[in-house]
Amino acid sequence: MSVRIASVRLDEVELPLVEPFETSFGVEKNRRFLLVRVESRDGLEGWGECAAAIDPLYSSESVATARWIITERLVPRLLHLSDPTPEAFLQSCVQFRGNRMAKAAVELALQDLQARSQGQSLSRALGGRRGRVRVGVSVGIQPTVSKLVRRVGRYLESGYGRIKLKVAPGWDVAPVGAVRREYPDIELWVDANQAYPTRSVAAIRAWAERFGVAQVEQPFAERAIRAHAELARGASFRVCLDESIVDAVSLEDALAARAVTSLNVKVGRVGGIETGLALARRARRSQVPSWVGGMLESGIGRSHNVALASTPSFTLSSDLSASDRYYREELTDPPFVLGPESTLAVPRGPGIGVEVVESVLRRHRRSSRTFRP
Ligand code: OSB
Ligand code: MG
Repeated sequence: MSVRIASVRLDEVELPLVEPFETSFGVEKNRRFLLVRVESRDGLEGWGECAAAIDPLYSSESVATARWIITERLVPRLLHLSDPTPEAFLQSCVQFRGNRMAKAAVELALQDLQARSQGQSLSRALGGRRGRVRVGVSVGIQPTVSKLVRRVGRYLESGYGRIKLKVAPGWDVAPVGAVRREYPDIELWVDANQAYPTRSVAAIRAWAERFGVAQVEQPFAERAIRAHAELARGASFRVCLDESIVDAVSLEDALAARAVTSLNVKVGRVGGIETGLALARRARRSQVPSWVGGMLESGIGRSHNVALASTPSFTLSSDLSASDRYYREELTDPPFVLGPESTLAVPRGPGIGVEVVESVLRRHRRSSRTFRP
């Protein structure tokens, strides 16, 4: 028997971050994002979080573009489906190009709803096998090198086993070198979010090898596949692609060019969990390991990410940290806490396995709209 949708709610939320998060493309102090809540006629709910930020800096989508297409195009399509599975929904919207974060937000809600209607956890529904997933922490650009070293020290003390530093031209040799000198043995990754010109291949290779960086993520522009391949050739570190990989075709091209030796899978960037799983499986067939990336999600988006990371195709540590690393007040209960050996527990309850705390949500909600068939 198929699920019947009784309503779809689109909330816009603003949640203050514990501390500002700075990348090569900008600083975020409060995260503003959309939440999709679908409710079935038998009273089950499903939640999805949209990865789009207030400004189109990480990708071309923003809260405003996602709100528009969800409201004006995606929800009407969804409300017309007789059997609203995640696949049927995505199929009904294929003619709309791009807008992957918006589509993913709806797909995530349908994945949650579908798993709940089957009485199983999302992890289980996706074929997850792990009870805990290995995680690391992504550390934003700091005002000074010494502040960065202290910040990293605090994360290590709280138990994170892998550190990813945000880098950019002018914030690389000094900060990465200082962290490496202070902590000679830690697993160190860097992520530039496309900030380097393609002529920097040799320079990046030099400092990454000198400081024992295990992985360099997206140093060049989204389309700069050749430059990433050049950097990967003979490198002692993995070259990870994030922004460059948005679908099966872009992954196929990057694999053929040998431009990717680690894959960051973000469900928003690739348009949903189904595609994310398929990309990780495809990468694995070419011996390219995958891991789940993060977009500073609240507990809602993070629980989908944790479920995805629990599946066998994900083998590297994911950018999924405990709730208190992002937000003072979490939208979901129970909060995510860091467990032994730098892991998060995979929730076992139905669907995403955490409850949305409506009182917290209402306090941080900026707008809300409900749609019915
Ligand atoms: O490139 O991985 C990225 C956050 C916002 C935008 C882009 C990125 C990130 C992160 C955060 O690195 C990782 C996390 O959510 O813990
Ligand atoms: Mg990245």
